[in-house]
Amino acid sequence: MSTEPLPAAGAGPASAADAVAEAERLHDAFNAVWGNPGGWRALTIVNHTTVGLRFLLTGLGFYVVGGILAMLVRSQLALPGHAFMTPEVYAQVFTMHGTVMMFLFAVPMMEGLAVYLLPKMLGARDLVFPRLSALGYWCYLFGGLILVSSLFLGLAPDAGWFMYVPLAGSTYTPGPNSDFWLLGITFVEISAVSAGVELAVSILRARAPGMSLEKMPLYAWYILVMALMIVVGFPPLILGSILLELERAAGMPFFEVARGGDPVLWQHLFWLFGHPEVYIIFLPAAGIVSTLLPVFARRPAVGHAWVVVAVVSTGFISFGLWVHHMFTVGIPQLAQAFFSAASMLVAVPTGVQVFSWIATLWLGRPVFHVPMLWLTGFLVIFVAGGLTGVMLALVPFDWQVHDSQFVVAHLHYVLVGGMLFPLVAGLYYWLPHFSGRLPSAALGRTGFWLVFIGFNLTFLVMHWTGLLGMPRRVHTYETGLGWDGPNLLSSIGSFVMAAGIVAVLCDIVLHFRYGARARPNPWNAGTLEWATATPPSPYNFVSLPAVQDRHPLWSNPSLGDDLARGRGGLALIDHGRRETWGTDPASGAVREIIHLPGNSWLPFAAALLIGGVCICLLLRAYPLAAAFTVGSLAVLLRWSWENGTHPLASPDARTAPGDPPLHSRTFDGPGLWGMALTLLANGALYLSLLFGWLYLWTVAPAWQAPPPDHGLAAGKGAGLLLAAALALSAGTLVLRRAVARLRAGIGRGLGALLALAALFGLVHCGLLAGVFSAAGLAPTKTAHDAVSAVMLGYALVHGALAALLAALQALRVRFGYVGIEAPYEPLVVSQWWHYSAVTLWASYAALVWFPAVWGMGGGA
Ligand code: HEM
Ligand SMILES: [Cu+2]
Repeated sequence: MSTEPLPAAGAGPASAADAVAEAERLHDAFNAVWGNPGGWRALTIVNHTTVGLRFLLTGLGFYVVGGILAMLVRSQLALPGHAFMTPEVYAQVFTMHGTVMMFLFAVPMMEGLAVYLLPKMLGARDLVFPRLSALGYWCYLFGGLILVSSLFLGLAPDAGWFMYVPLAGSTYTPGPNSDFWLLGITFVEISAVSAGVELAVSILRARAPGMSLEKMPLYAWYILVMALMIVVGFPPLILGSILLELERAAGMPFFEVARGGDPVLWQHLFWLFGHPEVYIIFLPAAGIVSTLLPVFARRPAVGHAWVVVAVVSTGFISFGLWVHHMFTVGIPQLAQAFFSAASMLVAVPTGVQVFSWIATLWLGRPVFHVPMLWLTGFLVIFVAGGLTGVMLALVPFDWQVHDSQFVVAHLHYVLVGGMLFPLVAGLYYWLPHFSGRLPSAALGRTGFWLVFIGFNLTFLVMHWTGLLGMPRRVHTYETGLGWDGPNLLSSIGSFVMAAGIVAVLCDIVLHFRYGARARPNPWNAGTLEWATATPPSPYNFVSLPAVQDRHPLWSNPSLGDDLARGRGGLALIDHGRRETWGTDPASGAVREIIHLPGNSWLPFAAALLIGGVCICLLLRAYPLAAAFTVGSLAVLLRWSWENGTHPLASPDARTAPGDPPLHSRTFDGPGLWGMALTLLANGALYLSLLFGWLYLWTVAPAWQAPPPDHGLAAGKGAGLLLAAALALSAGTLVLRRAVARLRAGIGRGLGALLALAALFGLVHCGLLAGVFSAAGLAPTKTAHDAVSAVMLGYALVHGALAALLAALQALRVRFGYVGIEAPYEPLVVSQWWHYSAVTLWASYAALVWFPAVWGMGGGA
């Protein structure tokens, strides 16, 4: 019924007063289900508007921290021979500046904005996994606080934001400094990956009816690509961090040459993440530009389809590029040529976008509001940064300026120009949405000009300082090298810029109280987020829109009013359930009703306990860390128990006549997609591990291949591993059978099959434990045994979880939460089993077959 276009005028209430009364009645009814509690219970809120705002505010807070650190750096460098900071403190300050800006500011800000905006732009009521967003937020906050606290303890990381080993290893950094980085950042990355999964699935599965891929707003395309890049790009760093932490805390050698490791492996793992990271930051910023420019140019974006192609191809190309950060570590010539050319190639899709922006402005009738100022600043600075980037992609030039201030200048042209400027433009643009009020134009313009002038003074001059030969990451320099003047200029510039940032922040804070009221849709935008109330209610829309074109608000300016009066889809709330449309990923046709979980303490509790794990690991209190791990696992399982058809998750299975079924009553729901993307991230982590194994085996200078009678290759260890893989595969087949029967409508024996699978999982765990004891690994002696132990541990964790999940499913069958009426969860669990079995076979091949083929004990 409700997927149809809105009913014709006349179907609604008779008079305007009646209409207002009706809208208020609906609001109250929806608020009863969706509303935000106050007081302590505000910690339980999960809706994306609040979580998104929390991300943004926290990100701004960390930006201030990073900014203060930048000011400290520039104060130290202002004068030659300045003794304001010791070299040790200086190393902590610049490392933390880079780390905070990249991990605690840039990515979370962009994710936070997307979390806030996307469902509104797509015409949905929330993201598909609201509790996951809440968990992500808390992990981000706690991880960030742990990391920043190291500054106050004087124990901050000091090996550069990329933590190169051996500098970051236990020999040169024996204290906990590096551990703060490794543990804190991994904690924050959990948040980034979970937001990535959630954003991608929501974009694919929860759009307004009629919003085919072709009609999807450009911003959603950018965020989709960013989210997928996060899902694939962050796991290599997570793996690297885990390995380095194992090396530091447990003495397992992965990066240490003497015992068969290789420090260059860290560089590969880091830049496998680090290069895409630059695009992960840049793409959402470009998405902001592509959203704002058409609005201010008052015409649709020129070359919409070309921009989409460009964005998607940027995502692909950027993964081939990490090696260009390593031209100076001694990479073979041909590889250098390849990566140098690929680095140039990425200029093509960027160029397409720049042309689209310029053409849109050219053909439109632009109006110059404050956000447009920031966009213009972005265009100027970013193009300049791109040009110096092309210079750096030339291998001989890179050798020349490597690790000089020139690189620092280039990096800030790209990062500040390419990320901060569009971000501020976006904040100014959406401020009326957050608050319903307008910022001050005078303060906004002052802020812009101070930042623009200050920025160029700081960093344009730094190119020059770099060409004069001043290296980066030196805490001071001697007078008489010609560096005094430019450094002083840079430092003055940075304080001008800081003053501008303060003006912008004041404007943002003050406007919440003193800003003039904004009318609805103040910029005459065409996208759906402006069809909500401003500030928005926790449910976004009383009734959900259907769309016919890319600019629903341009074709129907009164859409917002119509929706508020209940003339769209899913306007019933008497079942007490939070819900939104589940649509086909390509066509946008309605397929099911997604029901969403409500407020809960579980995400907060889980993040708190994981934070406990993190702190215990820092303190090297391992038994306590284990206790916290068990605690967080318990909370997470409790959380999963309340899902699906559990009465707390979907109080009432009825849907209105003509409406599609609830997702938990179908074979295809967002959880399936969420699990698939989680496994994609997990697979990226596993492949990085496999890559590390092959890399060390073939490249590490002092790799010690195991003797032919090594316990894993010969006899018992290998046999037990084979048996474990067979047991896990048998369990997977049992689950397949259970799913096939469900699909055929047979519910009988479901519980027994699930229990049988769990049993196989348990047997697998027992056999793997046997491998550990039979193989006699010495993980602290050789890199070979260290990597083997990690691979086996990986398999053990996955198999144990597989068994646990299957057992829980068997239990849920008995409770009636799973069955032919609700056949959905065993599918999700079966995905996990398939994944675990495939990776276990891959590990078997890597640990047992590969050495046999490559030659045991030979001089590899
Ligand atoms: C607010 C204005 C900023 C100023 C004045 C500033 C200043 C600096 C300076 C002087 C350095 C070099 C430190 C050294 O080599 O000793 C540096 C490094 C760095 N900055 Fe910034 N920065 C600013 C904003 C940002 C932003 C917004 C980002 C990222 C989004 C960023 C990311 C980095 C990174 C990654 C490094 C390298 C750190 C390292 O070598 O470990 N900066 N910054
Ligand atoms: Cu790069």
